[in-house]
Amino acid sequence: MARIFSGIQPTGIATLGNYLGAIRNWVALQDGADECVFCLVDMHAITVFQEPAALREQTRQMAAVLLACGINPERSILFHQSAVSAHARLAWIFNCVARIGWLNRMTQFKDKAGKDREAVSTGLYVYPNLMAADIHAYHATKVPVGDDQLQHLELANDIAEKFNHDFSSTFFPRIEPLVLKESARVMSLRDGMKKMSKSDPSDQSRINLTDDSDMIAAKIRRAKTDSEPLPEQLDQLAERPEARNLIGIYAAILGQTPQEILHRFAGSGFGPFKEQLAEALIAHLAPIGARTRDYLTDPTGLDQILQAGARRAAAIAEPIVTEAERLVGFLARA
Ligand code: AQP
Repeated sequence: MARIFSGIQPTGIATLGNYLGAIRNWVALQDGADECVFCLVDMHAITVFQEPAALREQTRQMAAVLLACGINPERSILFHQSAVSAHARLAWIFNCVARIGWLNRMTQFKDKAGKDREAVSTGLYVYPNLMAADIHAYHATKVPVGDDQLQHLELANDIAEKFNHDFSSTFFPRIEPLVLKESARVMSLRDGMKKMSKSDPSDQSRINLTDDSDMIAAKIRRAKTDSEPLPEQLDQLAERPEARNLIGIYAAILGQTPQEILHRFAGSGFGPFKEQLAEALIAHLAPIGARTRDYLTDPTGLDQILQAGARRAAAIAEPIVTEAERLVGFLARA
């Protein structure tokens, strides 16, 4: 049995992008032979300022969404990162193992920091070291990620290799990325070149998993498209990112290929296509939204689920990180 680790930031309400790109795969993975550890990475979330009351609310909301999507807290370990101190302790060791040159090459930092590099938090800069600690604290060897995260996983392997070398050990295993299918990447409804994001300032850019049927229908109706009819072949959408995105979403929801969807709608305008897309999304997402709202009526119950998950997580991570601390030369903890 291997151990799978994955995380999601409680930086807003989970989107259709998070669902198709991550959460849906997590639910499928928990039915396999491997042990699954799913983490609400609130420590990653605060690398960009979060209003404290909102962070608490968003963490519960994310837990509710994951449960509503089918994460089973008996089968998988579901918890919030800050509740298990092993993450922070190992991240500090990794801050001292990773080289500045390695972090300088991280393209996600460059994208997120933009032109204002000097003004972002140091947490955002060392974010990949914390991510490496999240995974290695569990000796997890399989990590489901989007292709935008591959560079961070390579860094996590580099860190483990240097740690093992510096401390003459074979303590940290190699991580193998479980890369998600290309079709799972969902783009903004307003700009087909930008990924759908829960923290995008425009709510119209995304479908939130808690949107009701009317909101989903309205967002799809208003989604940016163009005036051309839908073509016969997928490669004819290469220069039409918004249309390509909507076709991809419909395909992912129905479990078909984008080409199969195009065969059905070739020659038609976006009106009838959008209507059917909205219908399929509502049928798929409305039950998730309803279950999420149900879980949210009991915040204490949600906290208890996360705390029970944190105890199980700590039981795995504590001895691993204690051994890493011993290898580094720290005296035993009291
Ligand atoms: N648009 C997307 N399409 C496919 N997969 C996506 N993921 C995120 N957006 C899309 C996947 O969701 C998982 C959790 O992501 P995260 O919360 O850790 O951070 P993120 O990738 O930065 O997601 P967001 O929604 O864009 O968050 P914010 O707005 O806070 O930055 C990951 O597996 C990710 O690949």
